Amino acid sequence: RVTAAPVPAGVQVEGVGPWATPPDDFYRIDTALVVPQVDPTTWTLRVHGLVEQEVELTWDELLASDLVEAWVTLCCVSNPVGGDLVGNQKWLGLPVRELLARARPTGDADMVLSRSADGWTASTPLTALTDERDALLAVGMGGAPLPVEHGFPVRLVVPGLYGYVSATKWVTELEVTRFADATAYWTDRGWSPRGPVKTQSRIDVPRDGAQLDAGEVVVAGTAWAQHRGITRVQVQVDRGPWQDATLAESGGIDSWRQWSWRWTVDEPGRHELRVRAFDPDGPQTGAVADVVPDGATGYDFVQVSVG
Ligand SMILES: Nc1nc2c(c(=O)[nH]1)N[C@H]1C(S)=C(S)[C@@H](COP(=O)(O)O)O[C@H]1N2
Ligand SMILES: [Mo]
Repeated sequence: RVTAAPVPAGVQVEGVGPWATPPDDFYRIDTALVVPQVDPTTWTLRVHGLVEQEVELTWDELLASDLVEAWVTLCCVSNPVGGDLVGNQKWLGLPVRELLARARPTGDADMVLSRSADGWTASTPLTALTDERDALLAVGMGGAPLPVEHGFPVRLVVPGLYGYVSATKWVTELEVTRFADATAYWTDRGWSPRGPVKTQSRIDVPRDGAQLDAGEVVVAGTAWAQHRGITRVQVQVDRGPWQDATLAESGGIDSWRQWSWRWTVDEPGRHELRVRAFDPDGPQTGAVADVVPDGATGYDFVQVSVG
């Protein structure tokens, strides 16, 4: 078993929600009216389609494999700017690339259509499942078996992709195929076939509408750019110059990163605070876009009154 490196002490900023989201508080998004009850003793995962060798994996074989731990922030494409459909946890699972290496996808394959016990599907770019990242066939979350609502017994977690194209819960099947030949549950309903996570940031304190005393105010929150990493966060007051926030310690490029900034405010009245994050490619876009078809963009902001 490959255990995750210890989380640095400084990942947490006081006043911001927990860097490690408790599984009980982890957002839940799925189409299941009733949570699927999957018996692990009869569970299997079938890898088939454009492969040289079909593979079938049982629960016992999965648990006997070399499992890997990884901290990954998962987020939903339908998360609005400033929203909370995002969480960070330590997952335990088998790297999907090891399974695919046994199945040997053929040269024309470029997608894996994963399917759940309740018939939901996701289309994941093959490269995201075969490159070096920790794309996991996960059995554990936060040091315990997956909660039923989060996919027990087995789900997928892929750093850098929105859940709707990657994070199949109650997974039972991986069909290796091509984007040209197959579509998935949400892509049939107008969402983009490929769903890379967009770099985002959020102000958690102060709250929108807060009444503040003049003086020193701590502005803080979180930012994410899974598998690229957050390199910088800036805050802007009343559309003035962007100012560098202090980044908390990094828990790895696949996890969100907390930040804080000290604001000295003496001018009474209403003020607006905005935030933007950078990844190695530059700043997140400030262009306002809705969640459909491939994720919201724009700056998160709060309005506060001072005095
Ligand atoms: N079987 C199944 N898996 C699913 C979904 C679903 O509807 N059914 N929703 C996906 C979406 S849209 C997201 S954002 C993530 C959310 O995972 P969570 O509920 O564990 O946070 O699960 C993904 N996996
Ligand atoms: Mo989602």
